[in-house]
Amino acid sequence: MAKQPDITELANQLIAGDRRALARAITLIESRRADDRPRAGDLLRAVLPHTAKAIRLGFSGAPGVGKSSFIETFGRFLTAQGLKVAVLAIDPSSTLSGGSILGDKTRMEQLSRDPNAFIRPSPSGGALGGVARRTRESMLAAAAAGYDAVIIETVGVGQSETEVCGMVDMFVLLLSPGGGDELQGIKRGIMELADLVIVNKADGEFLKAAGRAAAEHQAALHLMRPKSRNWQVPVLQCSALTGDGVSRVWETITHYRETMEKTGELTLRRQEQARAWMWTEVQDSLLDLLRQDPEAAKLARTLEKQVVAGTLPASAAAQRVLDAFQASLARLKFNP
Ligand SMILES: Nc1nc2c(ncn2[C@@H]2O[C@H](COP(=O)(O)OP(=O)(O)OP(=O)(O)O)[C@@H](O)[C@H]2O)c(=O)[nH]1
Ligand SMILES: [Mg+2]
Repeated sequence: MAKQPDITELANQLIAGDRRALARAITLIESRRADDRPRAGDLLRAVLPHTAKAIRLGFSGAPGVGKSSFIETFGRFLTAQGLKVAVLAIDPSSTLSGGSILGDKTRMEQLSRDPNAFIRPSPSGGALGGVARRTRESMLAAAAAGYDAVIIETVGVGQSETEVCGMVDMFVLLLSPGGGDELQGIKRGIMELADLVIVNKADGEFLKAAGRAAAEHQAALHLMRPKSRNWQVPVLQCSALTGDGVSRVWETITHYRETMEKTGELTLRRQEQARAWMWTEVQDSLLDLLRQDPEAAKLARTLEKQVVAGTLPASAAAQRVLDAFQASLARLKFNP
């Protein structure tokens, strides 16, 4: 039998800031083994009181806008000031290919060699475009390990934005100077989630276009319903390539945090996120249980075909699956 690390010991190492402990903790959190779940739960409970200090940042944007490049430059800017940075990159390729984004690793090459940085690609957990189900917990583990900033990078493909926005203190949207973000159909919906908008690639031949794009986005933001009463979403320009504007980004993030803390909004937001997370967990775990129930799962597969064929309404099929599941649960209760 594989040696199981002692949870109390692992929690203590994590709180002491041990990188290897963080890597082990995330492996435990991401584990699909049923007996690892309660252990991961114990670990999280032990470290939860130590998670408040880190700022939790989500970076999103269309493919190729420069998220990884920006995080590398931004991360190195922070570590140069003696701060510790953890990056959790949601890896959309892993569900399709079982691999991880090699390109991203090479792009964050320098940051990944920095002792004050921790980079970890996370599988996106099966839900296409979805955030790794355990990303939220991994983020808390990194926060407990004393990282000053915990960054989640996610590709701009819809649902994952909402999910990431629901787990961070500040949701940052990266846009490119030449538009194209609109073509991806991502802009408007995601713009409403943003606490900060950055026009990246403001360098060289793109410099002018970046200035125009920033002004346009700022104007568009003024027409939207503000996300927070206490914060007006700024549009900044920066270059991941040259590092221009990166310090301004950090100043803005720091100012945002101070504002949110002072007004109590940070606490409220985290509380609300934790509450929503509980219900997401209930929902996901119920679905897991249902899928693991042989009778309900078998019936579901049969009914699914009828729904697809148009011979059974989806709602009626759902009701029958739930009835079968409840019947299994009742049988279990009487013959455990
Ligand atoms: N000129 C310029 N090019 C940049 C900048 N940032 C990124 N790039 C280039 O844009 C391309 C995409 O950069 P990435 O950092 O991989 O973008 P990404 O958003 O992480 O891409 P995905 O993870 O694939 O969605 C690369 O060729 C980068 O060199 C920048 O600030 N200026
Ligand atoms: Mg990337």
